[in-house]
Formats: sequence, C-alpha cells, structure tokens
Amino acid sequence: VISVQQVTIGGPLPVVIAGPCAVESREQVLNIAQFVKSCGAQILRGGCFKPRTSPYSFQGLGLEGLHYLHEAGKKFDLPIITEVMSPEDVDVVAEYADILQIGSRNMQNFPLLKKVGTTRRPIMLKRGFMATIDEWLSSAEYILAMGNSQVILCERGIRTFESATRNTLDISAVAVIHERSHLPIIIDPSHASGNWRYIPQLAKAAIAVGAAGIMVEVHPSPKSALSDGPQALKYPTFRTLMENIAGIPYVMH
Ligand SMILES: [Mn+2]
Repeated sequence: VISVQQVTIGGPLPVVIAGPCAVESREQVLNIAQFVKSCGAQILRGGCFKPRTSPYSFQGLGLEGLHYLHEAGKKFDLPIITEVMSPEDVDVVAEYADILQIGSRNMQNFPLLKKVGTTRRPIMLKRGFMATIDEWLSSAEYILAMGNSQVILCERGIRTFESATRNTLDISAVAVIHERSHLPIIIDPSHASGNWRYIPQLAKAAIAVGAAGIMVEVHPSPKSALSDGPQALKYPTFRTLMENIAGIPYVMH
C-alpha cells in the first residue's frame, strides 16, 4: 500500500488518476485539474517530457510544464504524477512531482530505473508494450533493489496482431500480478485502447478485476489536443465514467 499525501494506492478503494496527456499551457492544466477534482479524481496526471514516436511531434513543455502541473496540484489539492525520461532529469522532477512515471518505452532503461530507485518518491512503472509480465517484474526489481520500495505497476496495453485498438489491454495481467507480486497495479485504458469510445467499458473492467485504480486522459477539446487527442475523454464523458465506476463492486486483493 502506497500513500501519497491523503491518497492511498493499493488500499481498500480504487484510485482515479486523470489529466491531460500533455501539459500544453498553464490555463489548460489548471482548468483540467479543477474539473477532474470536481468529479472525484484523486491524482492529477500530465506529461511534461513527452516520449513521442516522431521527433517532429510536440515534445512537451519540459520544466515549464512541470511548474504549471505543480501549481495546479497545489491549487486543487491533488498529488501529481508525470513521466521522467532521462536520468539527468530525475532529481528536478522528483523535487516537484509526487509520483514519477516510467513510460512504456523506458521500461527497460536500466540506468533510469536505477536512478529513480534512489529517490524517495513512489514510481509508477508502465509495462513495456512488448514486455512479458516477467520482464516487467524484473524491471520493478531494479527500482526495489536500489532501496525504493514504493513501486506501482501500470498495465497500458501490449502490441498484438489486433489493429482495431491501439494496443491490446491485458486485463489478465492484473490477476497474474495479484498472484505473483505484492505491488499495486493500475490500469491505463487510454493508451491501451487509443480510442475514447472504449475507455468507459475498459475502466469498469479494471475496477471489477480488482486493479488498484485507473489512469485516464482527459481534455476539454480533444480535437485541438497536442497529443493523444483521439483517446482523450471530454468532460461530460469523464464525469459519467466517474459516476458509473462508483457503483461497481470492488474486490481488494
Ligand atoms: Mn498520452
């Protein structure tokens, strides 16, 4: 069980982490933070250092974005999570972010794993989209072995032959992790599906299977989002999702 300020991850209730794929401006992240807080989200997400498939895509606001995210978290009393991409950024990101995220593409970046293992912040380790559960747990060991016991796993879909969704959500990973590990596991239906239409159903499945929570991308205007617009939930959809998951029986593992 991992505690971040007033939030407990892996405790008796599932947590909801929500926010934009990328911090695009101060106004954007303040607006989204206020909205997701009003719906009951407990943690604010936002990408500042973005690992994009193309070098010509928006790369994130970097440290400037982190300051906006930090301000929004403070203002609306939400712990914040953001991705750190390189070992040299770890110290500054750990200074401002409450949880550090290791992205799917960096799951086996061992120098980065060792470096975040030296911080005192909880680490959310996303599953590599080509990684087995064993490889994922071995990566978690890199962080644990450095003395940081606060590791949160995040299943975000794996690459399969199926092309109807961006990735294939491996819901069975939750059951396997519950058997093999003591670490809490979160589901990210946004990156798993790549399509906002499927997210409410996958989020409900995540709660029902006993995941410690979900992480979803929310944007007031997905069409103008600088990254991952097709999978961003509009405000009304997110609010409905929050209402719906509140009624799902949750089995703690
Ligand atoms: Mn994203």
